Amino acid sequence: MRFLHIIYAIIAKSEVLCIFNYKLSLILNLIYKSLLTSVIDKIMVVASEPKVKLNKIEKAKADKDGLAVKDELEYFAKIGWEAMDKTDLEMRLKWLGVFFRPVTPGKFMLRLRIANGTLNSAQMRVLAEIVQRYGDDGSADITTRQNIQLRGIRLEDLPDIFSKLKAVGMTSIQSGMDNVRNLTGSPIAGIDPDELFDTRELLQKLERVITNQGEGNYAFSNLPRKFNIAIEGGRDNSIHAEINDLAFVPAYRDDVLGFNVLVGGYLSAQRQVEAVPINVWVPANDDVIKLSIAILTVYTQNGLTEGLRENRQRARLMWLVDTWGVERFRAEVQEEFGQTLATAALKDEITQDKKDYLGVHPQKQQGYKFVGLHVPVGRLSADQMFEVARLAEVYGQGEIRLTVEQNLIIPYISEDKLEAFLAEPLLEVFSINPAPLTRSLVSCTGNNYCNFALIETKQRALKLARELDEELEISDRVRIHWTGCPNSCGQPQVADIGFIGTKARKDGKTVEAVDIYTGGKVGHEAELGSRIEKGVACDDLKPIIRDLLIQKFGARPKQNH
Ligand code: SRM
Ligand code: SF4
Repeated sequence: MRFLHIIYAIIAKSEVLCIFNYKLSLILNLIYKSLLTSVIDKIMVVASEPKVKLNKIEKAKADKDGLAVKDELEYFAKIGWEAMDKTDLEMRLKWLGVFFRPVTPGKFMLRLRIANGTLNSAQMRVLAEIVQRYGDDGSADITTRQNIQLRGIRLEDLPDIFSKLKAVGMTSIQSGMDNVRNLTGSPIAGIDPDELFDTRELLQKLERVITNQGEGNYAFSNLPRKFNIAIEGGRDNSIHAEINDLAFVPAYRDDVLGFNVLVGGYLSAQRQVEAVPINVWVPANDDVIKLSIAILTVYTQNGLTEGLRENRQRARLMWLVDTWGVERFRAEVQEEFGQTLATAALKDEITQDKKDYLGVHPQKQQGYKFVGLHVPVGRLSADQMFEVARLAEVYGQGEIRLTVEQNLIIPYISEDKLEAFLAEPLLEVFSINPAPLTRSLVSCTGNNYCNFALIETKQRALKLARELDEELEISDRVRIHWTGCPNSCGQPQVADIGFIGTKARKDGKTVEAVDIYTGGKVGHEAELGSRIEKGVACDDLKPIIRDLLIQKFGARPKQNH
């Protein structure tokens, strides 16, 4: 601009001095003005564009896509984690499912992807071998997304671990950060006698599309935030449709089975919100995949203009739905889908209370049972994993299922083998009929490994449940969920009683404490619970929960208690 002004000043002066004739000066004048106009236009355009202030993580992603570290893994393994770039180490590795744990530096967590929570004994055995070599550091957790995380992993072993996983058709790609997370589906898909739809094939297909056959997919590696997808195939809402960014729930339209579509459910420190219907029904076929891609595309492409990439606390899909309203969101998705979307079926088929699948159950297939084993707070040692693999092979058909309650199911146990199966020593630890409070216990990782955690969760959760199970007679299960911080990975808002870790002052000291939630409902009347108490010191919790169980959940003290 300054340059243009100088030129114009010279021309103007020259005009006065009559060095140039009038016409020339007029032409130059016009050129100047048009240049000036175009510059002003540009300034106006820039000014009218939303001013986007990318958050720190968005900036790091813009510098280098998270998935790019896939090609650098060998190099990282060679130089060691201490020499790695901090952003690659703490952030981008999560695109490979590799989580640096500041609590246990050098011992990484590896989060897999297990679509629909179904795996086979060969896969379980490989996972067991991976953690076995780390001795006491090595263990696995079944997660609240029907998935498995491995602990104790060393960076230098990762290239070899990834080859082993690939050899048995497993991957950990894009299982953390701003990616589509583990795809959840009915844990008894294909064996449920009441099943409406077997979710497995559709979820596997979706998994392959989203991850590019497990190799990583740049099309979905830079979402504004994490994205949770679930497909329900039964009647009991086994997948917590209400807390997924995108959920498909079975519904008939003109006697054709398909899914009503819900979007925007999520839990976080700032906001907990149930998914909302968008008045869309899709048949139970590849349209589910097409629609998922359309929604992911709309979410990703509008992330910048709609402010989702500015503030991480306002970046989940629901914020886009809030900004646009459901009608516009639906219209934009339809445009991307490229065909008129059918309106939602008048009712869905979620009609049952949520089951926990523990114990022995008849299968759809004559002569077979599936057996649900309770894995206390989802944690398994390498030996237990080998044993699970063996049991699945010897008594079943080598299949293993995981549940969002952090338990596992072994299907296809023929009736003639059932008795022997039930006598297996592992079932003394992984019981098929645990006491009512222990039975429905869910817990997030907590401060043993997670640096967000404000409290220890898993051990404390088990201790409290076991002690109260000893003291109280409770006729029905009571679902208790623990989570170590407000991020809510342990889904405390879906529980009958939920605990969120916090800190409180007691006797002049800062102590581990919890906020208490109640009223979460699951199944066909799913509803999020709400907070009833704040900052209760963990040491003071037992009598409070004992009273709550007696007053609100029909518990009665056992004799001598
Ligand atoms: Fe989670 C972050 C563990 C399910 C909401 N979650 C984390 C991190 C990765 C934080 C970190 O880097 O340390 C935790 C890793 C700890 C560790 O070492 O294990 C972590 N989340 C888990 C798991 C393992 C809990 C469990 O013990 O089962 C679950 C893994 C699921 C999986 O297999 O992919 C897990 N997290 C959830 C769920 C439940 C769900 O998906 O149904 C939620 C709430 C639902 C949701 O996302 O809407 C959840 N996790 C979060 C959040 C808050 C998200 C937000 O929008 O603010 C964070 C923090 C973040 O993303 O910034 C988080
Ligand atoms: Fe960690 Fe908090 Fe999630 Fe628990 S809820 S795993 S403490 S981030």
